[in-house]
Order: sequence, then structure tokens, then C-alpha cells
Amino acid sequence: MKLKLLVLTFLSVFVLNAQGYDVKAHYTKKEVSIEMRDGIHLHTTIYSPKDTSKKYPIVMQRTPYSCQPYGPDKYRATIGPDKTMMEEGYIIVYQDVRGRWNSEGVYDNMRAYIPNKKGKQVDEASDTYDTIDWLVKNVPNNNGNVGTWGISYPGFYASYSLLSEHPALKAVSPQACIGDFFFDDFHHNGAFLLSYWRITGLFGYEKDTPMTKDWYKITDVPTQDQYQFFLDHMPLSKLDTFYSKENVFYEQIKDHPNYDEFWKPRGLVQHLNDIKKKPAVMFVGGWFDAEDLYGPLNSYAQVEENKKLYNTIVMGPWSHGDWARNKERQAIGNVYFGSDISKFFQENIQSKFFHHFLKEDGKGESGLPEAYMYNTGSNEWNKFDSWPPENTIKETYGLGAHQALSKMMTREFSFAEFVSDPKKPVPYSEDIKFVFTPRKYMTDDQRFAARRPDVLVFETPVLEDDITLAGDILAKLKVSTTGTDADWIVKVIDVFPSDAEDFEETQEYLKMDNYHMMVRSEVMRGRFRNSFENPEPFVPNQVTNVDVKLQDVFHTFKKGHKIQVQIQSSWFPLIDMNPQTYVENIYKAEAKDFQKQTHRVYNMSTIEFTVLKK
Ligand code: PG9
Repeated sequence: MKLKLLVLTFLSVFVLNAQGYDVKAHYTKKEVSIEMRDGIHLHTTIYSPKDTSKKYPIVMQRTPYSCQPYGPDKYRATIGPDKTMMEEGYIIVYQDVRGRWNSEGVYDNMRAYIPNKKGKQVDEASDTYDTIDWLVKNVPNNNGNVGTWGISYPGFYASYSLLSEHPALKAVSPQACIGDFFFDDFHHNGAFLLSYWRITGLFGYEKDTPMTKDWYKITDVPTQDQYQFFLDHMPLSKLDTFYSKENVFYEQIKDHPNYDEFWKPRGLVQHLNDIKKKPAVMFVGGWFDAEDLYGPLNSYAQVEENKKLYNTIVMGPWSHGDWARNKERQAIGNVYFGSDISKFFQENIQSKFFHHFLKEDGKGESGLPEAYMYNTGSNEWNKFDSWPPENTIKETYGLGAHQALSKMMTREFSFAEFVSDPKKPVPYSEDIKFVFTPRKYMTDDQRFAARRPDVLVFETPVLEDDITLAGDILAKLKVSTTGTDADWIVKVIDVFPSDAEDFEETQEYLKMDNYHMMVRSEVMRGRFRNSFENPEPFVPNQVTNVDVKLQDVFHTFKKGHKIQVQIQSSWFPLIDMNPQTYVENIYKAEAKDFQKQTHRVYNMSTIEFTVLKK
């Protein structure tokens, strides 16, 4: 039961985004069932301003998390993207997606998009089209313009609405949107996010009946030390006793370890350059979003291919969905980024976007930039005409001998090696709790890892000038292993000077002097180094290329700081432990497959940064 409370607390954060606004005093609420083209009815809640003297645009969120009331009087405690918009007046609509809660039909995770639907063929684009069509024809006082928005899974449905092709859809804001479950949320580059294992049940579903109650199939698990719990339950098959077979989604995850015909059609990013109408788009993401960082960045880039669209992006110093919370001080873990950042976003960016395109028909300039990006090192907003910025260059650093990180490429043939022991995997944080999803770790101090023999550390000298990274990072590793499989984790770290100031958030035991702030991290499951669809074993002791692409950053490493790169082969239990013996399906690996192996990183390995020119 604890988990259910936790889950609802987690989900409610996406609706408590405008505390202190009395919805019931200003809005009436109506619940309708809207019929889709295949006869299925979707439960839809409509909040309309009581002031009927003018017409309002519709802003809709389609969600798997229920449009049920959270607050008193069956009203949501707050509704809509933010308080400014609530006060300004919009018709706010929520809809249970197909097969969830009070909607009919059968749920399907990340339902595959069907580009040329025939007859009664449906997907989330056709459900969005049919819903918008009904709303503009039946909701009183609407001005004929519709926007969609959503954070996380609702963000996925907002992205999907871009493919609905309804002419009334004029503004779309996918936020922390899932792009592809093989790279967002449950997997990173094919490695399973073990720490999310508990919530696969949120998205489990019975085959033939809609998920209307008890919508997750998780039998509660002990909330003991998460590191030890998962260590005690390796191989992964030991976890199966905690789940019912009804948790179809977890069964699907186990049955599809590669990027195959189950996962590929469900990826949405691939379709986002196929948008036939021209709604305005604003992607929003958090630089420290542990769940959906791939989604907003890669979806924006894909839509950007269509130069006819107004397509923009906002990235702030946020974790997952932070901008919808009203934290005065924006801090993640021990690192403070500034105050009233979410308030600034809501009042000066989000409400401005919807107002311009839904109330002013997009006439004239929106007053918003192509890319509104927060520098997480200098703690300031920057506006760019493109993302990545045009005035950037690629700078390559060698992961050199003596573990130096330097632009001077070493010539000597050498390597650094470490023993990777599945019984003592590298923790992903010093602070591992059974939480709904791990979020704080993205800025955690990495000194604990730097001091382990199975973590390689490469570091620049103290910087004599600021360096700003603005774009993606690509580690091109040359490695070998005594085994036949291995994971490669790359972390980029901002090493603070010994006289760094403490932030208010700094925990007593941890001072900011010499703080090793994680800025970006990523795993590449080595078997997928050449293809996510066709994995390959390593040949023992053979030098092998493994490229690890780390998602974009926008971070100034200040003068007096150092840039540090850490490389390791486990990240536990954020991701599952690689047996380091190649097996067809790691979810079915046996205890005997988990072997201690010796890994090497050769000094011809490099890391390429996208550097902002001064
Ligand atoms: N995308 C988020 C999520 C999905 C699945 C598992 C964990 C997180 C979200 O919808 O909140």
C-alpha cells in the first residue's frame, strides 16, 4: 500500500503545479465519454471558465495516469500548465488514454504510430484527432484553437499529437517527453534501469480488459537497502517472484532484450519529421532529468528537420518535471542553481507560448527564442538562435596515460585496467534508497567512485579559463575485456576548487570544497556497440571500439575548476549488472554467468566535447 501512496504522490506533482489557485471558484467541471472512430469511448474531463463573456482556447493533456480528481469536491487541486494560464482563462481538458482508468479499449505502452491508417485503424494520433474534433464542435465558448501539453508519459502523448493532423491543433508542448523506451526511462542504450524495476507494474496491463482499477500489478517489495536487495536478487530471474504474470509489460521487457520489432515501432522520435500540419512546438526538459532526457532533446532535433515548423526548446536546471513544482530555491541534491526558476519559466516562457499561438493566432513575433537554455555552471538563462548553438566547435581530449585528460594526444601505447566484480558493483550513488525513481543522483558528488580501484579517473589540470560545453559529448573508447560482454559507463564531472562556497542545501557532512559534481553520465551496454538490434559478444583481450554518446549539456566549467572523466563497468543498481559473459538474454542469465573480469581502457581513447566559442 505504501507504494500506491508513493505512486499517487509522484503523479500528483504533475497536477499540483499552481497551488493557491481556487479552481472550483473559477471553473465548472464536466465529464464526458468521447467516441473514437472504432467505437471505443474515452473518458474526458473538461474544466471551463465560469466567465462565459468570452471565448477560450482548449489546452488538453492525454494521460495514462488518470484524469480523476485529486483534490476535494472531485476537482483537481489545480489544473492546466500553470497558474498564469489558469488566471488568464483556458478550457482545460484531461483524457484517460485508451485502455486506462475510465476509458474503454486495451492499453498498449507507447502504442506504435501507424502512418497511413486505413478505415477504423487507430493509434494515439487518431484518438487525438477524434478527440480534438469532438471538443471544438461540442465544448461551449471555445475559440477553435487547441493546444496539447504534458510532462513525462503525458509528454509522450503531447508529442504524438503532432501526428494527429487536426487543423485546430495550434500549439504543442511535449515536456520531459518519452521518446523511446529503449533509451528513456526503462533502458539507457539497452541497459535495463533496474532501479525502475518496481514501477514496470505501473504500465503492466491485462490483455483484453481496460485497466480501470488497481492499475498496477506490483506486489510490494521490501524497502530495505536497495543496493543489497538487488545484489541478493541477482540474477534477475530471482526478482520474478515479486511480480504476477499479469504484469505484461515486465514480461515484454524480459522477452525483448534487443531493439527488435517490439520496441522499434513504439519509438516515437523516428516519426516526428512526418508532421503534415504546422502547429507551433515547444519542447521542455531538465538537464538533470534521470528519466526522460533522451526524449525532449532527440524529439526536438527530429522535428527541427522540418524547417517549416515553429519548433523551440527550453532546458532548465531541473530534474524530472521540476518546472511544474513551485520550489522557490531550485536545487538538486547538494547543488543550488538559483531561485524562482520554475516561476520564471511558467510566467515568462510557458504561458507566453500558449497565449501567443492560441489567443493571438501566432500573429507577429512570439518573443521567445529558438532555444532558451539554462547554463548549469554559471547559473543563468541564455537565448540561442539554434541548438546546439552555431558558434560551437568540437574539441577532442585524450584519455591519456597516467589518467590525464588532455588535448595533447599521447602517443605511447598504454592502457589503464581494472577488475570488474559482479559481486561488488560500483554504486550509482552514496545515497541509494528505494525511491519511486532515482533522481538526485544526476548531480551527486562522485568522489566516492573516484576512490574505487574499479573506476578509472581522467582529469584536466586546474582550468586557467572558463570552458563552456554546449551540446552533446561523444566518448570513443578503445577497450578490451577478459570476458565476452561488458558495460561501459562514462561520467563527466565538474571538480570544484578547494575554496568553493557551500550552498544552503549542502548537507552537513558534505562540503562543496573539492565537490565532484556529476554533469552528465551515460552507459553503453557493450553488446550493442555496433547495433541495438543485433548484439555481439566481445572477443576476449581484443582491442575493441565502443562509442558512448552522452546527451547534451550546457555547463560552464569555471576557471579554477577541473574537468574530470570517470569510466567504470557497473552502475548498480541504477542499471542491472552485466554478467560479463555473453548470453543471448541477460534477463535469463544464470548465476554461473556472472564472472569477475579484467577490463582495459587504452590510451588512444578520446572524448569529444561540443565547446562554445568565446
Ligand atoms: N516517463 C516517466 C516514467 C515512465 C515510466 C517509468 C518511470 C518514469 C513518467 O511518465 O513519469
